[in-house]
Amino acid sequence: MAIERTFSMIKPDATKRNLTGAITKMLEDAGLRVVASKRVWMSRREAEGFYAVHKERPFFGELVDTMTSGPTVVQVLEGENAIAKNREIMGATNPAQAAEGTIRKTHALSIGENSVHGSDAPETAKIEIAYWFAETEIVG
Ligand code: YYY
Ligand code: MG
Repeated sequence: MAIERTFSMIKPDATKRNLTGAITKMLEDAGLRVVASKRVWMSRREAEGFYAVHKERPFFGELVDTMTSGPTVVQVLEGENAIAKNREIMGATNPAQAAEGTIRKTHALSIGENSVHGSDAPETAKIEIAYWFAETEIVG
């Protein structure tokens, strides 16, 4: 498996509880490298664009409210099998179903306030990285 990049976001519920370092450490301990990182308080327009794939879902309004309720930390992670590895460390979308030791099991509050986002496939990783970062901001 080649080295790949994925997009990760530490969501407002986590930044508000000062968990940026704790969550980043879990990613680093799993062998992922942070090759880009910045703190962003996204606008509604940015949140709607980022989550456009979910715009017909019943939870969309609440999702945009949650994502704009405080700062996020957007990151690019690099490593062996980074996309799948990050999804594994994150845990299931609903923290009640997340495995022991995952970020969501350890830190998430609910399905809506589930502390982290991570790309789910190579195509989405590419799109999501480009949504938040210029190529010059990524330093491998
Ligand atoms: O990729 P992941 O974040 O694990 O889940 P998605 O199915 O892509 O949903 C994105 C986001 O939407 C989820 O992290 C929380 C929110 N959400 C929700 O509030 N209620 C649901 N029933 C499903 C998802
Ligand atoms: Mg998703």
